[in-house]
Amino acid sequence: MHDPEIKYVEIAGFSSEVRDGTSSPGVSSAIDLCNAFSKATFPLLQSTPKHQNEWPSMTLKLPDLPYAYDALAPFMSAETLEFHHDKHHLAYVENGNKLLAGSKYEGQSLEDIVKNAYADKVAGLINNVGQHYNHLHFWQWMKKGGGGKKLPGNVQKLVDGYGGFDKMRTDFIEAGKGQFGSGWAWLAVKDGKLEVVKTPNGENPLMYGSKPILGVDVWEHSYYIDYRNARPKYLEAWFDNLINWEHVEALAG
Ligand code: MN3
Repeated sequence: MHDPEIKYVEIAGFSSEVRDGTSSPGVSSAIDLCNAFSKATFPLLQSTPKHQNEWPSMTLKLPDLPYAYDALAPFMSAETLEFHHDKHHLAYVENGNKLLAGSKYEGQSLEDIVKNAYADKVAGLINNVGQHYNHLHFWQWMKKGGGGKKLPGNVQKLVDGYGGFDKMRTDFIEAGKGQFGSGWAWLAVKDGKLEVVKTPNGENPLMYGSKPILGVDVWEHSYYIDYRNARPKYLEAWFDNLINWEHVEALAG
């Protein structure tokens, strides 16, 4: 049975029974159900009360950051995170919700909306819902004390198959440097193999039939406060000091 209160909350890994609202009979409301989703997806989050009341029903939802605003300094400042999360990501959420309301995409999972909007060439949805998906993961792809060469098992296997850590790191950073204008650099998996790709604006590898497992935001809003125009320095610092490989593993596994 269609329940308009629980749409658009799926990201990678959610089961169809959760998406369909046919499970969790003890959950008392759609908001509780969505908070349960949020906790399952973002285990470090306790709740999202300050954002929860900004939408009349559960559609796209801005998650809280899974760490304090100053947790990633000096590699990414509190000021950058405040602007990036509180203003940029929020704008994607609000614009995406306006575009989704009453559209044929209602009731689809977030991943399906991303893929279908791209197939249908709906630019507003591609960029706003794409960016919502990208940022949901971006916050989780970083952590205090991240980076390093010690990779979890599934990621290590993929990297070995790609040609090793150093080649992967070089190619990923080069992809970020080489993305002309705004966009993202990615590690993605296609047919069981790791690939390094770059995408413009709000696009991501889901739209091209690959599974994204790591992405870095190379829009200027992600680095200009901290690095000015030095995108290469941002990419190196981000890769070596912030990557949360456990989230990469969760997507790769
Ligand atoms: Mn961004």
